[in-house]
Amino acid sequence: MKLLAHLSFAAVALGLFASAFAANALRQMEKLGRGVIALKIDDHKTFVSWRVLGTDPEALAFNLYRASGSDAPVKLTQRWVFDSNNGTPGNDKYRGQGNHGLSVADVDGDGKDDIIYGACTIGSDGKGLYSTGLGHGDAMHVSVLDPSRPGLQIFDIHENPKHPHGVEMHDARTGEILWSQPGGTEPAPDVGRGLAADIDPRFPGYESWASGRGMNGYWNVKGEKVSDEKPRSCNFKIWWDGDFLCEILDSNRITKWNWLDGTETPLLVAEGCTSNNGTRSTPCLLADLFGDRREEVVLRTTDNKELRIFTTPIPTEHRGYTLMHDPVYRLSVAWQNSAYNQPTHTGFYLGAETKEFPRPNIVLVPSK
Ligand SMILES: [Ca+2]
Ligand SMILES: [Ca+2]
Ligand SMILES: [Ca+2]
Ligand SMILES: [Ca+2]
Repeated sequence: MKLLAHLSFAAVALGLFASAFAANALRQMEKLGRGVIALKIDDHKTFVSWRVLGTDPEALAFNLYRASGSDAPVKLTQRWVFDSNNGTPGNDKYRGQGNHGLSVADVDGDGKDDIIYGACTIGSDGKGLYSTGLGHGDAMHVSVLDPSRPGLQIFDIHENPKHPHGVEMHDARTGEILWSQPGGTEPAPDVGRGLAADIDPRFPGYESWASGRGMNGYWNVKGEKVSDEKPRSCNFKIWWDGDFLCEILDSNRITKWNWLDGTETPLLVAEGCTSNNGTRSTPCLLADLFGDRREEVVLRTTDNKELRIFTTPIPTEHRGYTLMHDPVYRLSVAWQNSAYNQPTHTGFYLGAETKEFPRPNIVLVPSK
């Protein structure tokens, strides 16, 4: 668990205590780093989840307490638990659909946040909104990927797909598949990584690409192959330079994609710093920490003695509200370090065609 996961717990002052249980027979094992844990969803509510581990007993339950100062912990009331395996009619469609990670956004426009958990989405009332049925994957990206469509879209990838949708984009509200492409070639059609970001201004909306055997190039937001080349990494994006396009962040390097000749120009190599999570090469944190609209990256030094924050030195002609004022972005900073780290996204379209940022719906507290 990384920095923000700790902050998330601290912000809501939750104590999490497992009920007493005895060791149980081994089931299918899962890594602790794949558990998705706690997210504040508005001023009064927190979404808390837990992934049962292979050595946990079948009847494991948790009690949640709020701890404040020296006061005795107060037991909290459970709001809802979504269980794909408890016999609730229709819930079986959600079995095996979750990712190693989640996103949070109001996908149906009712003013309440919903939980996007890979190929399925759970509504704010704890009931399933839809399942695409396309199964588990290791990465997804939720934002306004296609500004010509209403609402949010989801770019999702699928692990060892048994269907022709190795990568696909679907409507975040309904689950309707907007387009798809098959996975990598046999004998390993697995799609291990995927990224959606606006890197090419010749095509409206976000481009997307993925890693898998024989998967080259990238697609535009309508699913059309528009390049036979693609960035070397399929990891994080970052808003770093002056324009509204995304740059590419991988380990301690930031590069700019050159769409005309399919190459990358280094913008930053953070000497003495490195990334986390082995080959996943993820930063400690990607977030607009300092109040402009560009993102900072937090990296550890190779000797593990320092955390260093890198901010862009590149001027921009494009003003915008700080990204942390966008609730979808702010939540993406919170869930970024949950399970398989994924980069931040906004709840509005932020790409080459962006003319104006939406005004944040916030109230400034007058200074005293
Ligand atoms: Ca909603
Ligand atoms: Ca584009
Ligand atoms: Ca940029
Ligand atoms: Ca910034």
